[in-house]
Amino acid sequence: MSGIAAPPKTEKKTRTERPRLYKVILLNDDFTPRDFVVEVLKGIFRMTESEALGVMLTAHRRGASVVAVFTREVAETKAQQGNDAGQSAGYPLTFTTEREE
Ligand code: TYC
Repeated sequence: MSGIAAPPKTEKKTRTERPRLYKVILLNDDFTPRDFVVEVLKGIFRMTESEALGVMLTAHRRGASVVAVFTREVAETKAQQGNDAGQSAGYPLTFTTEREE
C-alpha cells in the first residue's frame, strides 16, 4: 500500500437511449377506392395483401388504423409518400404520424 489515494474515476458511462417511435396512422375518407388503399399499403409499407386488407378495413370501419411504427424520419417519409400517392391519383388519402408514449 503506497498510502496515496487513487484519483477519482472520470469515465463517463455511455448510455444509448432508444429512439422515440412514431405511429403511421391511416385515416378513412369517402372517396379513395379500397383497392387503391390496399395497393398503397403494399407498396409503401411492404405489407402482404391480407395485411393491407386488414388495415384498410379497420380504417374504413373505425375511421383510422395504425399502419406501423417507425423512427420519426421513416414514419414521416412513409406518411408523406402515402399522401403523395393519393394526391397524384386525385384522392384525398391521408396518413398522419403520432408519437408513441
Ligand atoms: N372508405 C373508402 C371507400 O369506401 C375506402 C377507404 C378505406 C378509404 C380506408 C381510405 O383509409 C381508408 N371507398
